[in-house]
Amino acid sequence: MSINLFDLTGKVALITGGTHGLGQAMAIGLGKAGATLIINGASSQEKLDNAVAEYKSLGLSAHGYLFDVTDEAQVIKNISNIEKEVGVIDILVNNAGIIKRTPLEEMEVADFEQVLKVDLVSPFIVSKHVVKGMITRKEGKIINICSMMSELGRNTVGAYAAAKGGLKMLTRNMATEWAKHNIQINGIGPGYFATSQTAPIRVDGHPFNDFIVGRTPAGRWGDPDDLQGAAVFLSSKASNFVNGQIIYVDGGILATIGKPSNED
Ligand code: GCO
Repeated sequence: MSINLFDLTGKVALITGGTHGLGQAMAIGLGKAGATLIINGASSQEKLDNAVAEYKSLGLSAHGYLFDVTDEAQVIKNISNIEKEVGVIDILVNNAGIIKRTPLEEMEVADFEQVLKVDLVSPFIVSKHVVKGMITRKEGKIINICSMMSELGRNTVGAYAAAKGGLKMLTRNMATEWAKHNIQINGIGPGYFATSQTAPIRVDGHPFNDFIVGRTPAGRWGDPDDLQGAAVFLSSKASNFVNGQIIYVDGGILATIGKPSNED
């Protein structure tokens, strides 16, 4: 009799910012492992409905909830509706995020604050309200989507780096406070992935594009599906004693100082 440590059958997973990109790829992975998907979007009902239809076309069980993850009242109302209408939330993936690429000395305070609000404060707000049920049930999984910028700086993305660096430490402190309730809180740190968010810097001939391909030992941009394994692992029994860790899925970027262009 084989036990599948990665089976998510019967589990309900909430993915914030799950209508596209990395959020969508990770959600598909969780859905294929058996989870019922709660897809959060914030931009439009139409975009959310189209995304949910796409999940269903893949044979996955998916429900869409349109709410702003930075608005605590909306978060409280929607979590209560989700748990009444679909079921208790067993897995939370805090994926919703924005980036603004502006040199720090030129960045407006409002823009800096907006990046922190979405990328750092919203994972706190959503987790604070989802974890209450997990504490009562004495089980749960929370995954915070970090970044290379949780470890490294880069020109023009200072606010994003501050938020993602903070999210790494928020992940560790959530583990410190909630692991005793048999809740596992970990992070995934994507490297450079082919998404709409990186499209402006991933143009053929764009110096950053060549730089990243050379800087990444795997020699390529990540494919969003490359995140599915880590997402399923951190959502499943297989990670029941893994806590406060950040799994960097980056093709080796953080493992190396890089190499000059004349070296293979
Ligand atoms: C950038 C990129 C990064 C990546 C990712 C790297 O401008 O440097 O958009 O932020 O998206 O976060 O881990």
